[in-house]
Amino acid sequence: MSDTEEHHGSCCECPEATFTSKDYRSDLKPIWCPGCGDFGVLTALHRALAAIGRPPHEIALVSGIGCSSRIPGYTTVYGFNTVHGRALPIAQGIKLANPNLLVIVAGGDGDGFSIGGGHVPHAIRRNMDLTYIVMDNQIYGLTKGQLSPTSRRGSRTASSSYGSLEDPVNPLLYCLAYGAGFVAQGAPSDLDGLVRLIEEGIRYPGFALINVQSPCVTFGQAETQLKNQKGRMVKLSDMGHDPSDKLKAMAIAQEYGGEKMHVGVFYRNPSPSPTYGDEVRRRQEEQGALALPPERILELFQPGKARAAAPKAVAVS
Ligand SMILES: Cc1ncc(C[n+]2csc(CCOP(=O)(O)OP(=O)(O)O)c2C)c(N)n1
Ligand code: SF4
Ligand SMILES: [Mg+2]
Repeated sequence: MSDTEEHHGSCCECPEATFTSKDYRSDLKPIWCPGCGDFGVLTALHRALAAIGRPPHEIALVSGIGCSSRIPGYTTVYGFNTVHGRALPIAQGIKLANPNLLVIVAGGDGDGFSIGGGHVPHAIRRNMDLTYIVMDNQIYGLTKGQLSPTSRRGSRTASSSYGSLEDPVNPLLYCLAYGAGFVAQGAPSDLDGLVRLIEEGIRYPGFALINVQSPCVTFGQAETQLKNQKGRMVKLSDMGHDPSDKLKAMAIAQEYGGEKMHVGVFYRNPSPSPTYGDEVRRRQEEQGALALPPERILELFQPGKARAAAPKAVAVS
């Protein structure tokens, strides 16, 4: 894939159609603070979508609530700015209802790992075919700078003038431990790298996490800001990291929140499990012939008729 703005992706259904970043950019002007890291994530997403080359109407971008969750409005794809912490369940429903859609989920660290944290393991263990982009600024940006689940111990914020008393959630280790098949971390200060990670995540057949160190310039801590990112950045590719080595990925992920900021693919499962959607469709095909016709469905709820009406399930391997 080219890293330039001019790169043209092509659509699989109409191979002659090509797309550039501009095709995914809406006319709405982002209202993020000047310098917010989310601008870089948006640019990277536009470029990654151009590289993938699916037309905007074949893509859905689902977010929760937060500054970062405004992102669907700044694209031309189908967008759903949902409820705080509920982007993943809604995205799972969309993907199951319309498997042909490319479904991307995006939001903040608070949205994903505080209020929405309980949904992450379940999307992962189903291997839902979703790409989850978390804009991890270690703060609640939209609500003006409270501690988030990824804030460092000791961080002082508007709501914690004595500093955080808690250790942060480690999004990389958390998703690896739950069995995510693709786990990566990027940063707007390595824009070309971030474009590649988002593209790779989309191409992965299953749940893919891309945790982005996306600074909040207004409420974020000094060490998270773009000018400090480059000095802390260590590229996994430069370390010779083998992304199929999960134990090594977990060992490096332990350093999340420390002095070094690792970017790249931590883990890519070389033999992914089937996605939940594929399993559901396989079962539907295998057992469809046994299903009651729609006009007899009510018999399932009628005493006396229920046993006779119930389909004889076929064991599925
Ligand atoms: C159910 C519910 N609880 C709380 C809120 C208030 N709220 C809105 S956004 C947010 C946190 C935003 O932080 P994050 O998800 O990290 O996104 P950011 O703004 O940093 O991008 C909170 C607590 C809400 N909108 N809905
Ligand atoms: S408050 Fe922070 S996260 Fe929100 S737009 Fe401003 S810089 Fe970005
Ligand atoms: Mg945040």
